[in-house]
Amino acid sequence: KENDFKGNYHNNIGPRASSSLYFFLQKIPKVELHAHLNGCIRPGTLFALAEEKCVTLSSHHFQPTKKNDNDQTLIQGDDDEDALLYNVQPRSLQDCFDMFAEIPRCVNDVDSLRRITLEALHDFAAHNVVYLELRTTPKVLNAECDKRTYLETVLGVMNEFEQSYTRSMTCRLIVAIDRSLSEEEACENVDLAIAFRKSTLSADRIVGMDLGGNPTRGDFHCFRPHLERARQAGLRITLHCGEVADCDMTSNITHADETSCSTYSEVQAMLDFHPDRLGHALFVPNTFWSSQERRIPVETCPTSNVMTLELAQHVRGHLMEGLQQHPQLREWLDTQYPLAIGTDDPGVFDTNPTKELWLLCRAFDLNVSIICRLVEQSMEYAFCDEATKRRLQEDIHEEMLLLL
Ligand code: 6MZ
Repeated sequence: KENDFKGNYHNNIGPRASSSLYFFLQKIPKVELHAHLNGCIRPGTLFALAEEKCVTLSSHHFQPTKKNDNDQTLIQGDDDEDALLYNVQPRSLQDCFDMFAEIPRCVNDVDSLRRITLEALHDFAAHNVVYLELRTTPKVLNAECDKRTYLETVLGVMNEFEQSYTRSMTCRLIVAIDRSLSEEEACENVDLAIAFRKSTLSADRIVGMDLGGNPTRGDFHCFRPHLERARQAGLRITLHCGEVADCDMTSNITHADETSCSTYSEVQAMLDFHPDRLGHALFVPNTFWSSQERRIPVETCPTSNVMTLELAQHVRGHLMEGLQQHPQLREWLDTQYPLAIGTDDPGVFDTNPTKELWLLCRAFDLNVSIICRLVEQSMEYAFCDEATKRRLQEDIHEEMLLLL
């Protein structure tokens, strides 16, 4: 029974294709290192909140469909794995950021924040995620909820969840900086992360900082001193890096080099900063991948990349064929580059952790032992303390052995 948790929320476990690859992958223990809280919102919840709060959502971006609604009754009879190969709704980078701008109009108080956090945790646990690093940008939601309360709320839900849920999922939080916002905002977020880290109640829970947000806005150089301060305080750093290139991405995806990448100097500065992990890293100079001493682990998010790079646009929306056009994945897999597979924004991209692994297997013809090894190795790149990491690595290894 996959949804034996207490609580009123439905979870999203995807199709029930027994004895299928998908079904096997759903059962393996997983590690999720790249997921944005507000991007995890279930479409059904977004619509419910919009109705409750009388918010009119952009009809172009938010369309309830059978495939991306997480109500179990809609997916129970769905045995067709191959139907998953098509993205029901294309999401360009611009679409995503239009959606991110609308979500906070509905998630605008502590109750709705609690709800989306709890649902996100249930959804990851339903896919047998055993270690989750969720990230979020602290926000002022209303007069009662400042950035501190925002983080306290998310941390509070994590505590409750870990104590009450019957399956164990270790949850950690990464505090994000939105590069489209001011340096002052970034400074506040770093201050908060450091303060929470000093507090005995949340010291272990907040493990790092992320720089994300619309990659076409802002500049890493402004945020660098703030991230450096966070690092000095013991927080680990992950940077969204090289998510967009200068070339015409819709017509010709090529490896970035020094001439094709207008963000080259920013990417270079990010690499020189030597973060603990890189997010996406789609357009990074080729020389970086071949340099053996600088193998910074990459958080890669297959569906998100196919969507934002619009790789499936010319192949009838076929996700697998789109993924085969990914600028780096094949090389990363061939060279066994350190990778962690993430969902990025499961609510926005209509995905889940099982589907990401499944898509990778299908697109690159990987066998299950390779995917299991990939997942197991990705725990090495987690930001939690060493003792927790070792314990989870042992648990994951044992569970994998039982399944394989
Ligand atoms: C960069 C992204 C992102 O923080 O409000 N975010 N940043 N690239 C992406 N690729 C598609 N997906 C999500 O979660 C939503 C926020 O996460 C960042 C954006 O800043 C977005 O507004 P939180 O919980």
